[in-house]
Parts: sequence; C-alpha cells; structure tokens
Amino acid sequence: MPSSDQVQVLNTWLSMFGLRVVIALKAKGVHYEYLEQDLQNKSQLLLESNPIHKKIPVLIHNGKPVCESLIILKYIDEAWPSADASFLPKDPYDRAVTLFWADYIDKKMYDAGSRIIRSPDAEQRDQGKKDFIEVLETLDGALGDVFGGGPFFGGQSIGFVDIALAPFLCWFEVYEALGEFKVWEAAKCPLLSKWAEAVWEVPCVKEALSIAPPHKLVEFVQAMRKKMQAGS
Ligand SMILES: N[C@@H](CCC(=O)N[C@@H](CS)C(=O)NCC(=O)O)C(=O)O
Ligand SMILES: *[C@@H]1O[C@H](CO)[C@@H](O)[C@H](O)[C@H]1NC(C)=O
Repeated sequence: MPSSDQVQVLNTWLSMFGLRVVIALKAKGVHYEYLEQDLQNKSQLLLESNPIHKKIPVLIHNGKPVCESLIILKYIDEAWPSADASFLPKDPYDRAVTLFWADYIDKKMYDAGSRIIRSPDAEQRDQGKKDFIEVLETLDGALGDVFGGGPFFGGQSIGFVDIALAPFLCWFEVYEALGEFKVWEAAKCPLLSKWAEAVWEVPCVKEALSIAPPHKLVEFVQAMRKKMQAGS
C-alpha cells in the first residue's frame, strides 16, 4: 500500500458491524483514522459518504466511501492483498460457500439477538432465544462439516466468516443478561465454543473487540431500556 493512502473508518463503538471493519484493517496491518460517530446527530461526513442508508460503518479510502460491512471486508481483502492474511479462499466455489455463511450470520443472528433484547413480551423473547440457539448450533455444524473442524472458519488463521462473526461475541453478555440464559450451556456447540475462546485470543481481534467491552454494552442497553420504560 502506498504510504500516502488515507484510510478513515466511521463507526460507533457498540456496532458489531463496525468492529468487523476494525478487525479486518488490523489483520491487514492497515493504518487508519478512527472517527467515532454520534448516530443521534449524524455528521455531514457520514451523511455524504453513506447517503442511501446513513449508517455506520463506512470505510473511506483516499476520499472514496465504501458502505455495508461485508462489502467493506471484501474490499479490504482486495485492496490490500496479502498472501498470509487473505480473508476469502481463491477457489470460486469455496468463496461462494464462505460468503453464504457470512450472509447467514447477517440474516439470522442479528435478528434473533435483537428480539432477545428488544421484544416487550416474554413469548417473543423466548422465540428469539430459541432462534439464537439454533443459529449457534447451525454454525457449529458448519464449522465441523463445511469448514473442516476449525479451529477457525478460515482454517488455521481467521478468515471472512471469523471476522463477520467475532464481534457478536461482545454482545453475548447482553443476550445472556436480558434473555436470562447462558449461551454456552443452552446451545450444544462444542466446536463453536472452542472457536470463541480461540478467536478472542487472536491479537487483531482482541484489540478490536476492546472497543466494545461486554460489561459496557450491558450497562448501555440497560440504561436504554430504562429510558424507554420511563418514556412509555
Ligand atoms: N447492513 C449494515 C448494517 C449497519 C447498521 O445496522 N448500522 C447501524 C448501527 S449498528 C446504524 O448505523 N444505524 C443508524 C441508523 O439506522 O440511523 C452493515 O453490515 O454495515
Ligand atoms: C450535532 O453535531 C454538531 C457537529 O457535527 C454539533 O455542532 C452540534 O452541537 C450537535 N448537536 C447536538 C444536539 O448534539
């Protein structure tokens, strides 16, 4: 990468989507400027660089914005190619399978987790919990059957699916606190629980996830719920 490259990340500390981008840049050793955004009062830079969705994360590379976290990961992988830190496999079929599983995480895990956090009634929350556990067990099966048993979805080092999934670990304590359950006891996923331990210890993951300490997320969500209850 030319040293004149300018890289900026627009993020909000609590976002699992934004943390993906931070892990990816750290994994590639790319220097970047981190610009924390206030989503209650969006900056001109955010509105200009993501006028369609007006959401974080946004990666701005030499003035050109890239939006949507999984698209940003793919962009980072292609813009900073590296033989020993490639996120996607070379084989077209293997790439498609990898993208399928990252997409599965986006379609299923965020939604189930949100229902645990947000649903006002116990029945919906329990359904969210059930769905969340099913997602974990499905990912555990994929890690064994599709991705060769680990330790990572990327094999011996982290890859696209690992980076897509790891930031959710920060939120597990929130799901546990509000859903009143223990994730790793409720879900039968021996491979995935080993994965979770291993992935936390990868230096670029550990550094990135320290932006969103789980206890801070729990405090944040509980304060938000109190505010909502007071307002209703
Ligand atoms: N699909 C998007 C999701 C990003 C997203 O949901 N961002 C949220 C924060 S976690 C956001 O910026 N929300 C602001 C808003 O909706 O006004 C991605 O993968 O980047
Ligand atoms: C919103 O952000 C702008 C800067 O981007 C700042 O000048 C202004 O005071 C903020 N407004 C509120 C209500 O926080």
